Amino acid sequence: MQRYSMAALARRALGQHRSWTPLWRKAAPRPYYRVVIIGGGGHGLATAYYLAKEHGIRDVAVLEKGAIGLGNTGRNTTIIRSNYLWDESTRIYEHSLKLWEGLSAELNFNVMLSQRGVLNLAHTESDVREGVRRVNANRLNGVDAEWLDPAAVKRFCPILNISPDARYPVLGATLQRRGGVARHDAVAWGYARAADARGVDIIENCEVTAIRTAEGRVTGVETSRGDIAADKIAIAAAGHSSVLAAMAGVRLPLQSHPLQALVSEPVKPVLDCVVMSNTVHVYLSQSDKGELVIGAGIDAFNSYAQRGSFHVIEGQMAALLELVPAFSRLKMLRSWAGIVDVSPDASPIIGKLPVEGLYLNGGWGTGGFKATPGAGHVFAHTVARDEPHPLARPFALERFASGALIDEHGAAAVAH
Ligand code: FAD
Ligand code: PYC
Repeated sequence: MQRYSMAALARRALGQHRSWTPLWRKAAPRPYYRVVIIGGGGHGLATAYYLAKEHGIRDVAVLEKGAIGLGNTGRNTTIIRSNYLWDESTRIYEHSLKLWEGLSAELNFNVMLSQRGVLNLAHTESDVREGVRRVNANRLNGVDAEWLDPAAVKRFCPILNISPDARYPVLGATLQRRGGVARHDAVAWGYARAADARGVDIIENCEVTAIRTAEGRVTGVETSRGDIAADKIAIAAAGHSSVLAAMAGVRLPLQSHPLQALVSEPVKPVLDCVVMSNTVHVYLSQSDKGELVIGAGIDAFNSYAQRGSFHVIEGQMAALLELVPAFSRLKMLRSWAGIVDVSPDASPIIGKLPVEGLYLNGGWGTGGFKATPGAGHVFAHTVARDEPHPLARPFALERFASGALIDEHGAAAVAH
């Protein structure tokens, strides 16, 4: 075995960075694009990729005000599942889960999908009724779902406390074995590389400050890097959907809230599945590094500051310790928040907005990471063909006028 001094090792490590090929070009904005996508998170990048790959539309720019993937894509707890209640939802989330299952091969980039199973715990009689109903609804839609009694929950996830003396005892759980987690930033990087390779311009540090319209249709955007003309503008700016839509005079039924998460110090493997509890507002998994990744409920107030309040973390920790008393001496390393756009029925808005050439993929609230491939896929179709993809049709903005709501408050799994 060859031996190196510390200095030689450091030189080699740093030196090798010099010859790394960047995953995407640092594109500068051009004066015109056929399609401008606002937002360089997973959804915007996936949309660009499928526009180029499936619809032959390569004259596309993704405009990102910061660096790609550092919005909610890089801030979420990476839980992936498709066990929603209503047919419309299971169809779109299951479409997404199937795309996840082939995504590393599709992008030739390891997104580290780990289908370790997702438990949604029930702590009350009404949780049990809701859970069993959802398992039945999922099965009718061909989605894998099981109901576990407390003893089966314990067998599947031994670290959980199922004592009947707990304040919120575990009365059972739904299990989706195909659910799990993926590496969040790898998804953004993988789509960015693949979109760039097909000619898409990914333009970072480029904030959209205005959307230009004339005679009822979009003509382009004003940005911190100059004006750009475009035939079509697609908004994929989670946390700021209503800010962007308002630039074109469209008012959206969305509320923006902080959503927090935190990670612990790394520990040896203790948890090999995902555990979620809507009732006590906590959900957790263990990362490959050994950190416990732990999420909370939303902060009740509206805000665009990417931080939340301490009392939410306090409640989250109390809930965690009741579920897993063994974590009582675990140290927490860091916490953060993202901004989530929540719609009145806890379902997304995908489709055309009432300005010609303007499209929205937003309102995914606390649950859009799992939707990244599916949302990008159906949104690209909607933008390219100027008509909703069949899976996106039920999620049009018009449902808030027609009343055809898709109420997923129960399955959203994080209280809204
Ligand atoms: P983002 O990644 O936020 O991308 C939008 C981009 O738009 C941002 O990068 C932003 O900088 C950019 N942008 C905004 N305004 C402008 C502008 N004016 N000009 C240019 N660019 C702009 N979902 C799950 O499915 N599972 C989970 O476990 C989960 N956990 C979560 C935990 C937390 C703490 C949070 C905050 C969210 C969680 N979510 C989860 C939700 C999920 O993260 C989001 O729904 C999803 O990542 C949204 O993806 P996106 O690409 O639309 O958004
Ligand atoms: O939608 O599964 C989800 C989720 C988990 C944590 C936040 N959202």
